[in-house]
Amino acid sequence: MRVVCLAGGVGGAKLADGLQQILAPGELTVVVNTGDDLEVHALAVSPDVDTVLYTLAGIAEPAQGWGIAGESWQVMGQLARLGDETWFRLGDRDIATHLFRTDRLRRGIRATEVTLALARSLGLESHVLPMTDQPVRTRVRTTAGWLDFQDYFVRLRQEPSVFEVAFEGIENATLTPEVRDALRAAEAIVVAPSNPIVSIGPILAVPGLLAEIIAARRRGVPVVGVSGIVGGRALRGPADRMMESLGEESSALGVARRYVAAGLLDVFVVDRIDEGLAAPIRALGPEVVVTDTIMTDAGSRVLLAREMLAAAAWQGAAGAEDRSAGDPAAAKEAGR
Ligand code: FO1
Repeated sequence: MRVVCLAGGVGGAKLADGLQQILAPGELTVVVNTGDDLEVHALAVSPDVDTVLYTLAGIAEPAQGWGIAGESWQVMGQLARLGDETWFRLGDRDIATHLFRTDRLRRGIRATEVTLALARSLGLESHVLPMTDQPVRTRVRTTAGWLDFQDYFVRLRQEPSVFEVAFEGIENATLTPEVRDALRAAEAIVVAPSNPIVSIGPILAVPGLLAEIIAARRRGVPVVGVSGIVGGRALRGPADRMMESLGEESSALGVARRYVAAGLLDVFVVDRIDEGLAAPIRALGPEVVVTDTIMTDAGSRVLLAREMLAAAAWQGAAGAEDRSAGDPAAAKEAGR
């Protein structure tokens, strides 16, 4: 089954890892948010892309979820000694990735090609694609004014409230042929439990990308999402507080509302804790699956991935039956 997964950083990477473990080699494409990207110490850093790459390659730092396991911090130590700012910490081996990326981007190589090259070098058979080749920068209007995303996320530890979100450069971003082709070939589209506003939001804002997903849904390709907000709290990061300060409900229902409004959702997966939200979410349109969604270890990543693909297969077949009603050729194709 060819699957496209839309993902941000740590949560998205974990689900992508679960999917990679159960799909045949090469069947998974992860389309990753690049709104968190930044230039630091003259290096082009793409945190969510690298988190997905390192996780799929099995070299991610297990406790924090980003960066490389067993890192050393010699460069940061020396930079601090020189009096440079070091609040955004780059490990020594991680810096190799940024040097590799920066060098190639400066030579005019597309971010997609650079990422595919990194993935190949790390031994991946899954395809990891930045959402676009053009620079897009997420900025947030907060109690501390307008901030670059990592300024808000890392330097200010997500403490200021967020009242507005902008994806700078999004109007010049274009859909890459690689993302377009992956969406056209997909048999299922999975939306990871990433922050719906600043991780999935920028991906859906790339001009033409959502239209491809909606066209895929019309062809009967199911879109299956999962809530990263469980019991009203974000599993990681500031999604719950952001939803509230932006006037939305901080719950799986709030996330579902966002995705349904975008025209995205066939099935929504919610945690057992949120079983009571299944009925109101179903009332919005999508089918709802209630299961364990918190990925604490390798096994739980696989279980959630399996649950989501089972829902996709079931929904895909149901969709094919609906579409074949009254059409004998289509009915035959749908196996009736
Ligand atoms: N997160 C932090 O909380 N502190 C850091 O110093 C930090 C450095 C960093 C370097 C490379 C990288 O790929 C990720 C890094 N992250 C760091 C994580 C990153 O800020 C977030 O995970 C994402 O941008 C949110 O998805």
